[in-house]
Amino acid sequence: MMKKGVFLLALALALTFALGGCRRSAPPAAVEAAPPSPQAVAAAFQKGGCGACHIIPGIPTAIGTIGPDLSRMGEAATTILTAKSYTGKAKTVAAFVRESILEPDVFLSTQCPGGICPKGLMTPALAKSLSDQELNGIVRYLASLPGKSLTAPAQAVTTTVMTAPTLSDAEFASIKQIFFDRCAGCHGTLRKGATGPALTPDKTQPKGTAALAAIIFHGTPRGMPDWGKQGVLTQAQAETMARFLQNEPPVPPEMSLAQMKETWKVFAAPDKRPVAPQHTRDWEDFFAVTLRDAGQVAIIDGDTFEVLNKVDTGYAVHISRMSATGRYVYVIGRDGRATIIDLWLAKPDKVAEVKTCYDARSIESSKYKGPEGDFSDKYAIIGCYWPPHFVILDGLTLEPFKIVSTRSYTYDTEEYHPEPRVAAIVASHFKPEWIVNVKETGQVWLVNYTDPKAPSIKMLEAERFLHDGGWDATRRYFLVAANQANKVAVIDAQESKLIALVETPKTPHPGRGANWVDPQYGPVWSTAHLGEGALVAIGTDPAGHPGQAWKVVRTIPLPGGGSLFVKSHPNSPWIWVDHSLNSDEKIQRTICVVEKADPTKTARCWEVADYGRAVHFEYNREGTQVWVSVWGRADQPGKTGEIVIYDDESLKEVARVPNLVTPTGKFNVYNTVKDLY
Ligand code: DHE
Repeated sequence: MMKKGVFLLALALALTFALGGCRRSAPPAAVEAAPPSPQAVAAAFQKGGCGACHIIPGIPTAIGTIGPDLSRMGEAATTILTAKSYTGKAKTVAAFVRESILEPDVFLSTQCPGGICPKGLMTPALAKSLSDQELNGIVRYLASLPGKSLTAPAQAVTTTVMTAPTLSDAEFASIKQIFFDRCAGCHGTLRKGATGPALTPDKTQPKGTAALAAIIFHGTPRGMPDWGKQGVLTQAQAETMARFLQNEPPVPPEMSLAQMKETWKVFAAPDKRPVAPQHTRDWEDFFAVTLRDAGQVAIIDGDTFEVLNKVDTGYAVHISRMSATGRYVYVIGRDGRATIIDLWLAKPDKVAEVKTCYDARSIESSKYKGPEGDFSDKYAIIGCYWPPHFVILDGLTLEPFKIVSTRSYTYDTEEYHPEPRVAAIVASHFKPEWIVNVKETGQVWLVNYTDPKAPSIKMLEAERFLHDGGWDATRRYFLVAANQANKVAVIDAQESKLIALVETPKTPHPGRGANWVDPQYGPVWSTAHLGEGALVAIGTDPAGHPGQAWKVVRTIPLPGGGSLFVKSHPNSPWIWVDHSLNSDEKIQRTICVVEKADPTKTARCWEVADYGRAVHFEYNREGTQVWVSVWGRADQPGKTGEIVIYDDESLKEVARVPNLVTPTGKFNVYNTVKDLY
């Protein structure tokens, strides 16, 4: 049942406003007699931005879930007014609705997605745009629900405000960059939607500037970060972004091979590199650690925890992958700059770099060695978000030589998509093949690199919005999250076909997942989820456990959603899981372990630090220690971040690698070569 209060979050992100020095207070007069037209009411809702946070029947764009669903507001108000718990002053339903808009904190609704709506969730910003008449129209309509319906509201919405607000050239340039840095990953450069919803003008203009700014600033329970509350965007920047989003997205340029080659630099040619390691360290136990906001990768010795070098790389490095021998680390920046680091140098350092896209997330090496040839360290592949293509490069020098566009047709409706981005790429151990996941079209491409200038590609139909994934323990099956579809697609790399689509809880996000043997169900692969506090185990042994294969056989509850990564190791008794994107600050820095021997519950959960977010795990080569990143803020000295290292048997802290700038992903050489997770 709806209580009251923070009802019209977006609208009343509004109604405590100063007007000529006066504050409009509730309840003023009864609702005026002459009802405004349905079109005027629909336009008022739109103008107030109410739909960004609420579901309102009859308003097609009002599908927000930050605040309560208002579909039965009048009915709920009747009940609340007679309840002892009601703390407001209203005596009538209309006065109650008005009060909940103008003084939302007088009585807090219990109907926000997380339960009771927090105080201050509604702010006065939006109501400034509404006249008394518009407010009265809104009150009258909400008080009548359920029952009354607005007629032809869509026309009202579309005819009144479908014009894009303007931005100055300077505003446009700076907000375009912020969009690229913070938003394009989820919404797409052309804003056609993927992990986040589409943000094309037909979708954004009906919401309006105030409502969009509120979402950008406050986030949503469905995963949109609260950029304002995190201190990443100011209120003014959120408002500028809201205006930017109502304009057509600028189309970034393409990139030719000649342009890529202009950026290509070889710092040490292959014949000038050492023929044996120039140090006595166990380089197979080195870790490549992303220092996200520093634009660097730290090479850290897994035995001594010494930082051997901080190598300048592309901006906000996303992942590192190893060459088949493990000697080279391939690094990809969000800005599409790839770097190759030679671990045999006395001080590990970069030996080549190139930029093959403006926006990228994946890189991989050729790992096959067998009857069809030895491709160890021979080629690399980069998957780009923009331009939407992948590029094949020389594995020792990063010289790019083949570009393949991923622009094509969605797997299900066969509609052309201009921006199908390359998500995860993995290298098969048994075939000279890369498995390339094309996000927006939902296709998995099996790219054979025996003749990389003329690669053969088998296109499998899977599911839309493919994101990240990893191998099962045998490395025959590749499991990849189609995160917005709440599914995991399973590819049989030996038979080159899709064999299952497994239903999961909301928004699976495995990283590469975790392989372990369940005491009841045999070999399984695990993922956690962004949208739900749940760790699932999916059966991966069709020969030994056919009844469990490609089904969720176990769901283990976690303290909350927002999980990004899980990890395990064949020698470990645990599965580790983070909650980095949970909206609760304590849960953000809480990690949990589940015991393989008793996987019915989490065995232990604890906070890793008193600041930042705990994110991503990696084991040392032996599987005896686990590294966790504390992802701090680059602009907060002393709290920029660190790595915490735990003993995997006792779960006791072993060491900290302090003063790192925003460490995120960590990649152990041996485990990454062997795909151990
Ligand atoms: Fe990632 C993996 C995309 C946000 C850290 N991330 C991946 C992969 C993809 C991807 C496609 C798989 C690569 C592969 O295996 O080849 N990530 C995206 C996004 O599009 C998204 C949602 C938004 C964005 O704008 O980038 C996103 N990712 C993040 C983050 O915010 C993280 C935590 C920090 C950051 O870099 O900004 C982050 N992603 C990582 C890490 C991996 C990763 C550490 C590798 C996990 C592994 O163990 O292999």
